[in-house]
Amino acid sequence: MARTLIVNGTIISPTGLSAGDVLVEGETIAAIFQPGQVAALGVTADRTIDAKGKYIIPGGIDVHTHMELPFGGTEASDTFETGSNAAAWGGITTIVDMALQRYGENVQDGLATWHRKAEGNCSIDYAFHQIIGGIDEQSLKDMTYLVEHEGVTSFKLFMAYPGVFYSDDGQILRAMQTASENGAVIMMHAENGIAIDVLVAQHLARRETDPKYHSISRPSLLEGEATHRAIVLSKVAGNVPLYIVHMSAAEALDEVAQAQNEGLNVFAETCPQYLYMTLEDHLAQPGFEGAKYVCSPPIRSKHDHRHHHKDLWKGLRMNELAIVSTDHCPFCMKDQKELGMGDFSKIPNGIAGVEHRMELIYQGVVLGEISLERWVETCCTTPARMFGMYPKKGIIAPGSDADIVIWDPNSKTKIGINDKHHMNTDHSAWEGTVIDGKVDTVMSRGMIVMENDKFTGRKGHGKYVRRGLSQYLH
Ligand code: DUC
Ligand code: ZN
Ligand code: ZN
Repeated sequence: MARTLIVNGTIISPTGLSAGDVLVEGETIAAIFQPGQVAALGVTADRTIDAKGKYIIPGGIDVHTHMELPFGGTEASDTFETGSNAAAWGGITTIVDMALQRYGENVQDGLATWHRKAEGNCSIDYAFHQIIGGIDEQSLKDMTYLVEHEGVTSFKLFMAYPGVFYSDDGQILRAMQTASENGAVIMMHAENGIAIDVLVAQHLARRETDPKYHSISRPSLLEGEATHRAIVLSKVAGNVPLYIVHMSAAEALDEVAQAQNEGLNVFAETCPQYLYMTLEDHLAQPGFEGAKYVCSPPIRSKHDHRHHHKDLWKGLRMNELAIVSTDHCPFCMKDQKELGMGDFSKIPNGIAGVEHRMELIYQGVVLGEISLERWVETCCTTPARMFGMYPKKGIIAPGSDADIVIWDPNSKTKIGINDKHHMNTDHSAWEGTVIDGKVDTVMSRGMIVMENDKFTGRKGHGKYVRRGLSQYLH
């Protein structure tokens, strides 16, 4: 079995920083040695990597991606191959992608389709949540089947997108009741889609068709309202674990914080775009440029009555937001975003980001918003615990998978289509952003998949991860 030693680095865990040398044997972390022990014990390896001056962190886990998702009249432009490779470039060693079931479709068929798309194509490990877009007797039964037999223990429902993925309150309640029996987590896209559709139609009737109206027609109050409603429904269903996805609004954060104060099992994630981008600087760019930043929930205004960025960073510090994911949902401008020229409601919703999550949230450390420990906790460890993959994933510890990132805090990363960009899109939503740090080396189950600015991974190395129930509460 190949042995690799990573020496002289600083290991970061959610509870602190420590000097230590990491021994990898095959696909697993075999041991962690105190400084000096490797020499004293005569430990040898086939390869030794010097991580002096660098951080050793668990591989990142992005629990919200959409590879090859059919959506908005087109399909997300990253395949599992291109998307997993880009993830590896960004220090991500596990993705949890959203398998799809739509109204009238069979849940198990939807999951099988996702396995077919991913199997043999990924360079890093992958797992699935299941989108339930059509809640009926059969899909409720299938939810329990997936939990018990398929390693899929979380389900995404939508309060937005009427006629596409939308579930009404009664359907949501029934899915939550089912989850309270089988132990699953309900993930919620919390925006009031019925009210949003009225506002969208009114803007279009006034010929307000530019990309910025995507945000104006989806006010943060309607994210707060839907979040509140989802929390009440989860309480009625017996305090079922509820995880609000891609939170963008201070009002929604208030609802989650209040629910947590009440002792409810309510959790939430945000995404980098909601921590950095604004309607004015991004969505309202001249011409059709703003289409690059159309995603839902939308990028918020910096002149809103609430300061969303500031509150979301606070939420990350306070653990009101447990995780940062990306909602990676890539579309090119050409032939894809362009579908919405002259009608913002037809712009495919989504931003490509899986490659840049570790970088963008590390910049939050540099800016003093969160600690190094919290960076690792929100991007690596809690994702594993929340979604039943711990301690196989999410921690540098003996016995865990050797998913390891060496991070160089003394280098910089320039993001951009001609700089660092490996996702399958013809533009970068993060063009020109400079990060004060850099992904140096990435190891996926013992295999180096990126080093010296070269991709060294292999298509098909990535394996399906069967997940258990959430370990966050138990
Ligand atoms: N939001 C997006 O922006 N894209 C994919 C689906 C979603 O909910
Ligand atoms: Zn969503
Ligand atoms: Zn999503």
